[in-house]
Amino acid sequence: MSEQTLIVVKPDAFARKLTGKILSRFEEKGFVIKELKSYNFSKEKAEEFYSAHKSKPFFHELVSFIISSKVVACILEGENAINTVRLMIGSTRSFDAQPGTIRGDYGLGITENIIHASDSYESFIKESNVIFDSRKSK
Ligand code: 3AN
Repeated sequence: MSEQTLIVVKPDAFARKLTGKILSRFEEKGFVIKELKSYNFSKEKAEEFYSAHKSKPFFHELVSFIISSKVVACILEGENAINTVRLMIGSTRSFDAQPGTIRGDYGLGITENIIHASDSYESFIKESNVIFDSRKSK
């Protein structure tokens, strides 16, 4: 079933100029870029984006990191997008992520782990509304 998902190229990957390579991997796989924007999270938007992790000990670190610089956010569309994109990004702990995944190939960190991708349809709706809010009102 064709569906959409959201990815965010995080500040570490953006600073390392990996955005093009990362987006290419999704295009090469067959996904279509439906929306793309560079974006600066405010603290409020970052807290909303990561609200599922509010009670976690790393919440403050996570918010500080995602607001530390520009990110690139993208809505991808294609078959089974949510699960397939999650498979492509690899495990949260980049040093444990399988080679061949994006985190496995490009990173070693946990908070600084290259890329975010929605983990469910509900997360996709919520997260894409945080970043692409103007999309809904057009
Ligand atoms: P994923 O991004 O793989 O879905 P989640 O949803 O468990 O991982 O966590 C969201 C984000 O929180 C991760 N991308 C990572 O940046 C950060 N994070 C997760 N676990 C930890 C941890 N133990 N210590 C620091 N940061 C973490």
